[in-house]
Parts: sequence; C-alpha cells; structure tokens
Amino acid sequence: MNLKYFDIKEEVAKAIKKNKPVVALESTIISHGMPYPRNIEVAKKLEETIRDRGVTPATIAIIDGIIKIGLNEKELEFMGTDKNILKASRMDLPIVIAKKSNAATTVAGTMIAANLAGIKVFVTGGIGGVHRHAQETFDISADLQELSKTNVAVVCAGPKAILDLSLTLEYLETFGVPLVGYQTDELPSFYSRKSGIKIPYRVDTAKEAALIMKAKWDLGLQGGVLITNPIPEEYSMNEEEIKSIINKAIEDSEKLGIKGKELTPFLLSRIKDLSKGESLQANIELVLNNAKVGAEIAKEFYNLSN
Ligand code: PSU
Ligand code: MN
Repeated sequence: MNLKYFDIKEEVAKAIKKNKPVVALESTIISHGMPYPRNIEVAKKLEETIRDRGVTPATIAIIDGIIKIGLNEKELEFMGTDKNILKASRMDLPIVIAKKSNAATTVAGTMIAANLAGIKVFVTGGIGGVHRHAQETFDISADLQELSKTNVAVVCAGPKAILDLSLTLEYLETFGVPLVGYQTDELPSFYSRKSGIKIPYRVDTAKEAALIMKAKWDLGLQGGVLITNPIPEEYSMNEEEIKSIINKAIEDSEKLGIKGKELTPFLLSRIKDLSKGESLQANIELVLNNAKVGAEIAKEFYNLSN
C-alpha cells in the first residue's frame, strides 16, 4: 500500500494495527444516495451503531485526491453538503486522485480502498447490479466485477430493486461470488424482504458468515462474499406498490435520457418522491440494520483470525 495516497483516521489506524475489528462504510450513499440533511444524520448513526457494538467504523471517501479511511465530523458534513462531489468507482479512482478531486466512493470504490487498508467487512445499503434492459444498454454496475476480484465481504439488503435481480444473480454466479441470505431463503430486494427469487444458501449467524469468508480466503480464492440481509419486517415496503413506483421511475429516466452514473441516484430520488418519502425511510432502516449485522460479522471474523 502506497501511503502517500491515503489518510487513515487515527482511531481506525489503531484498530487495524491492533487487529481489532473494523467495518468500512461507503460515501456514495451520503453524497448521491440520500438527500440532505438525512444523509448526514444517517452517516453519523451508522458509525454510532457500529461503535456501540465495540467495532470501529471507517467511512471512506476521497477528499482533495486523498483516500480517506475514516472521516471526521467536518468531512462527513462536507460529503453530505458539497454539490460538486464526484462518484468514484474503479475506473474513476486514478483520475480523481491525480486531479486531487473530491469524490464519494461507490461499493466498488469502497471495496478497493477498504482492501488496501486491510479492512475485511463493508456495510452498504444495496449493491449495484445488472440494470433492466442491460441486454441493450450494457449497464452493469462495476460493483459486480469488484465482488469477483477484491477480498472484502459486503453486507447489503440485496441488489437495489431498480435492477434486474435474476440477471444480477446470474452474473454473480458466472463470476464466482458467494452469495448468502442472512436468516432468509429468499433474495431480499432492498425496499422489501421479498423478491420471489430463491437464494441458494442461507446463514443464520454472524459466525457462519465469518466462516465462509475465512474458508474462501484461506483457499486463496479471490474476491468478496456477498451477505444479503433483509430489511426489518416493520419497514419492508409493499411489493406491488414499490414495483409500480419503480416502473414509473424507470420510465421517467428513459424519457429524460438519464444514463451512466446518474441513473442510480436519479432513480433513488424519483422513487423517494413517488413514494412520498417512504422509500427513503426504508433505505435508512435497511442500512442501519446492515450495520448491526456487519459489526457482528466483523467481530466473528476477527475472532477466527486471531
Ligand atoms: N446503497 C444505498 N444507496 C446508494 C448506493 C448503495 O442504499 O446510493 C450506491 C452504492 O455506492 C453503489 C451505487 O455502488 O449506489 C451503485 O451505482 P451504479 O448503479 O451507478 O453502479
Ligand atoms: Mn451503471
């Protein structure tokens, strides 16, 4: 790891050095995934949720071209308010660093940074995946490729429901990414617990998830492990309702010709408006729930490794 590109927050550096559990968090959800001021509230609450479980949180972002592993309060607020923050996936990292830009890291970008810093567990809301009509648009999130290359476990509430979930699973299978349901036999679909798609493997405890990570990396198999944790029942949105809202949002995006990096943030924001804020509440609750599970997995993994 070439240190000149990094700034590791003291509490995080200490934890890594002492081999204590650390959980990485991404910043795209703050800068492009949720509106102000909820984004900052959530970013802080996520860190608190992880800290309450005796685990050190490390929110990752790029500020002035430096990869920050762990943000202080001022930096978190900057990421949640500045209007010119880029969105950095694998392809963008070298450019935003060389240009000394400010960028939020996506799942792919955060996985790369976490791995370089030695952090093995990362919590997000929902991963990117194969978009609907990808047969024509080729829009497949770089998150999926990253899961096949970078050794970090990702805890999410399933691929975002705006995607083609079946094609996303096919893609993960082709690229050899282990996928498990956390206390579920069905693939969770972000805003709701259900998708109608059976998930091939289930784990019921954080320790089982940690054992899978250990087995994978002990064998020298490259890539991540994807743990899908359903949104809590009380916040799970009605499937039919959310389906029609998502379809409407996708239609709007097509009419407006929205593509590339802008598509996911556009859809999340449009769905929030169409659902009168209900989807934002669901997004917040699911990511907080993932933080709880991620912290437990980090503890179990470090128990196995030490
Ligand atoms: N989870 C959320 N909200 C988000 C994201 C995840 O609850 O905004 C972000 C992640 O950073 C993920 C990105 O990598 O959405 C996917 O973007 P794209 O489809 O452009 O790859
Ligand atoms: Mn895309």
